[in-house]
Amino acid sequence: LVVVDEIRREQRADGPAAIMAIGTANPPNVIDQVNFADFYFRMTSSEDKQELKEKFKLICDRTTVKNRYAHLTEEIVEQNPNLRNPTAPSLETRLRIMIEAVPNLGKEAAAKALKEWGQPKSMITHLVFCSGAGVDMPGADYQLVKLLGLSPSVKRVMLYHLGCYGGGTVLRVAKDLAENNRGARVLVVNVEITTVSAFRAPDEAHLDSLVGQALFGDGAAALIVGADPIQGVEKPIFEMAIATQTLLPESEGKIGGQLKESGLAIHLHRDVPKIISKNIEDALMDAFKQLGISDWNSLFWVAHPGGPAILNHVETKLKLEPKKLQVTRRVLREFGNMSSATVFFVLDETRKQSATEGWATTGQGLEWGVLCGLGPGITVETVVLRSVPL
Ligand code: WCA
Repeated sequence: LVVVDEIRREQRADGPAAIMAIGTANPPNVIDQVNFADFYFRMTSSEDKQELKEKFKLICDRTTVKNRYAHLTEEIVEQNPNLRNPTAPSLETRLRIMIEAVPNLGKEAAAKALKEWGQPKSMITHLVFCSGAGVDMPGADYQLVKLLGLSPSVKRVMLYHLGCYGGGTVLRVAKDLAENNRGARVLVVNVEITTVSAFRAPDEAHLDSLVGQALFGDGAAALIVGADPIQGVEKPIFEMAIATQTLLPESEGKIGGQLKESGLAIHLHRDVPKIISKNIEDALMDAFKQLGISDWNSLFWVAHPGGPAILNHVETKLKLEPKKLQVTRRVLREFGNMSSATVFFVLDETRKQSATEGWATTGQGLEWGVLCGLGPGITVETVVLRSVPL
């Protein structure tokens, strides 16, 4: 038994898991939100639905999004007209496009993270890959190992179809891997190409689908996570102290997605902002109780944007100062809702802004912060972050 205890001690890291590098990537095609309604109704041959188009223009405007990036182009839709016909099977077409695009966009983000980390890729021991786009065996994780030339003995975890809370999930998994395997270096990759999976013609009977068409954009993010950084060589950006997941009460069926022959049908109930704001404090209390923190303005905030109504409701409920969600709102404006990858764009912006504005830490001068993922379930992932001195 003594020997087993010793082995277990040896296997574990001494310190907490830390994020050591962040890379992001987007497809080159930019969606300009101002002209998107014209483009979308023209591309789906729906110009006769003028009333619906006016409503869609209003929704586009209310999203506060200015730019988004999309793998889907007019050319792809022209070549695959079944994508805009809601009664035509199109799943195979969508899968074909995404199975190729997902690992490639992931590679772009991962290459940036590896470059910032600066260590040989042979040091990567684990890969955690998360995507709501495409399903394949072996999956996008396997493709990425080949594309990056990672070791065949990299230990992979593939998380398909989590939706927007997945940014928190991958951190929770990476934290456990890094802290329970001494010397582990985990490459985390989130790739979301919702423009291909969920693109469909407008329909009066599914207004929530229109909300999705107006909000979602494509993007990828990659992180390197590890514990016990090599002194003077590896530079932690944020440490992870605690990671929790919770299902919100009375939220069943309020956010979801069904993969159908006509593509991914995303459901967003109108009550989502209300349900989240009603319950967010309990999720935060649960995550921060060991630290004795209950002043939410004492934290730096890395929230999944979801949509502006969610941010407004949460801000009011928690009495957050407007600056707390400023970076989150900026990412929503410049990139749209990139599902699970979005929180890492917010995280990247937070540390960059902290450096350019001369703050003392990577978390806007504060020590503790919260990363909040939310999505289907309704599931909330909460990760307690600790900044490092700049
Ligand atoms: C609506 C709705 C609605 C407003 N339905 N009509 C899931 C599965 C996956 O596979 C992958 C990902 C996911 C999910 C990922 C997530 O990020 S979850 C969170 C997603 N975001 C939301 O749930 C959106 C939250 N809503 C908002 O941010 C705003 O409500 C919105 C930008 C959509 C509109 O802004 P607003 O509330 O300030 O403006 P209005 O004037 O109240 O709404 C404009 C119109 O849109 C209204 O129409 P009407 O006829 O009543 O004047 C609203 O009713 C309508 N609308 N939300 C159907 N969910």
